[in-house]
Amino acid sequence: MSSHKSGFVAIVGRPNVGKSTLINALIGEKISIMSPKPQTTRNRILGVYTKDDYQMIFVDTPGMHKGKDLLNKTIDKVAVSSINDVDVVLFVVDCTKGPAEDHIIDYFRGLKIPVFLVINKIDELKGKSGIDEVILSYLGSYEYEGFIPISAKDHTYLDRLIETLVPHLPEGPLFFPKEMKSDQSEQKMMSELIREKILFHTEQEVPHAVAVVIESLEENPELNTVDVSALIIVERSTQKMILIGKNGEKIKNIGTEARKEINSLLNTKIHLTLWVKVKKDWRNRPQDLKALGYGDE
Ligand SMILES: Nc1nc2c(ncn2[C@@H]2O[C@H](COP(=O)(O)OP(=O)(O)OP(=O)(O)O)[C@@H](O)[C@H]2O)c(=O)[nH]1
Ligand SMILES: [Mg+2]
Repeated sequence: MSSHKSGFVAIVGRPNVGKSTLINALIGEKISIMSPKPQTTRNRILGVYTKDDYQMIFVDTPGMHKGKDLLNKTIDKVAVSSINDVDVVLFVVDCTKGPAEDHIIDYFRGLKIPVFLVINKIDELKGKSGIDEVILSYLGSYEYEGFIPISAKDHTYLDRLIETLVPHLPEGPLFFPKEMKSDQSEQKMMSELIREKILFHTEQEVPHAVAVVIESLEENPELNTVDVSALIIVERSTQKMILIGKNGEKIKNIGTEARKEINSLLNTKIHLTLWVKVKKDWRNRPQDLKALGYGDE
């Protein structure tokens, strides 16, 4: 009888290359928010993939980049430290962009674990020759264990990705219950879904200046709903005005979209109330960052 295997697989790369889209596609459920804006993910998020004879725990991480404020420095640390406690690294790149990741590759040097180059967004390439060119452009940068082209969006070659990873898992027990898919609490997922809708509805500095916390959750047995009150924190009153929008239209749309997705994703019928509050310079204040759940977990 073959023994059971289990291990951790970090998903790292620049912002916006499709790391969260990949973890969601692998797990088959939305556990990590996604958006066309860079710096969407701010925490380490586990996705648990369990089969009869192995358990693979994927670790979604914030995009690695050299941010100026303390929030970005803090979340970059989360990403960088994630490669130290895993069995395999998936280094995800966007094949429509040229290589510009020397600062990330430097972190791989000295690692004793395999690093695979995952070439994402191949649906955007015209033919196979395009993939060869991308591989060539990364070939000399590091001794990768292998090159895996995929489309996270279209779920292309994800089976092959899993098959490639299994031999690299060490022998080990189940780390999480079989039916568990993620370490995200429902409450955290709610605040993240609200933030995701904000990312879609705002531009420039606003999406990055926003944090969301759930203030209260109260069951309403009469209506069989949960009353959720969430606080959206911004840095300036101008950002508050932008978020609220003309006649409160924008915040209303954000709330409606978030509520609908929370209802269907978490299977909880909620009644959502959103509040916007200005907290000056929260992104540079260690205490605020900690209170908002950013940093060491
Ligand atoms: N065409 C195409 N687009 C993709 C693919 N995977 C992801 N995207 C898009 O790329 C954008 C970024 O996706 P995310 O999954 O949020 O990227 P990320 O790497 O997690 O970004 P950060 O959290 O900011 O580091 C979104 O608009 C996705 O729809 C893919 O395979 N093909
Ligand atoms: Mg992400």
